[in-house]
Amino acid sequence: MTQLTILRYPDSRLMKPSEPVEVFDEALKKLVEDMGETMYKAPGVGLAAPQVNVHRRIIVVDTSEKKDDLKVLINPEIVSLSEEKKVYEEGCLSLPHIYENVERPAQVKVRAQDIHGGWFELEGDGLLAVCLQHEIDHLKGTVFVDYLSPMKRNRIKSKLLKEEREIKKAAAAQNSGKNRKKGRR
Ligand code: GNR
Ligand code: NI
Repeated sequence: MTQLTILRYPDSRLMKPSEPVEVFDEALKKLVEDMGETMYKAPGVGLAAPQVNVHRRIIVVDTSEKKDDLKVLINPEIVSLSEEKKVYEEGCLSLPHIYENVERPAQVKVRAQDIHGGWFELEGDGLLAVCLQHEIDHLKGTVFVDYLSPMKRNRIKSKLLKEEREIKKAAAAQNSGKNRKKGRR
C-alpha cells in the first residue's frame, strides 16, 4: 500500500495525454490499488493516473455514499453522451480548494476494460456522469478549468502558484529547523 503524490495544476505533466494500457499484469494491479488508496485518503470521488504522474489510460471512481464501490476503468472511452446538459460545481484533487460550475452532458455511457482486460459498459448520471467525464478528460490532459474563461483560469492559476510558493517556503523553513537541531549546520 502506497500513497501516491498528486500533481498540482498548472504542472505541465497534467496536460500530457495518456497512452493506452496494453499489459494487464501485477504492476497494473498494484498501481490501481495505490490509486484507490490515494483517492480515498485525499478524499476524492475519482482519480486519473496522470494526476499521479502515470501517463496511462487508467481511472478509478467511487461516488457511492458508503465509499464501498470502487470502479476501475482501464482504456475508458465515451460511447454516448446525452443531449440534456447539467451544471455541477466541480473540484479536482489537482486544484485544491477551487470549485467552479461546469456544464456537461447529464448522462454518459462508457466502455472500458477491467483489471483482467475484459471489456464492460457503464452508464451513469448525476455525480457519476460528471466524475466519469472529468476523469476521462484528465487522460486527454484536460482539467475542468479549461472550460472556464481565460480570465477565470488565469486567476486560478496565479492563486495556485502563489500557494505552491508558500508551501515550498514553509517546507524549506521546517527543514532548516530540523537540520539545526541535529547540528548539521
Ligand atoms: O474528488 C473529486 N470531486 C469532484 C467533484 C465534482 C466534480 C468532479 C470531481 S472529481 C474530484 C477528484 C479528481 O480530481 N479527479 O480527477
Ligand atoms: Ni480531477
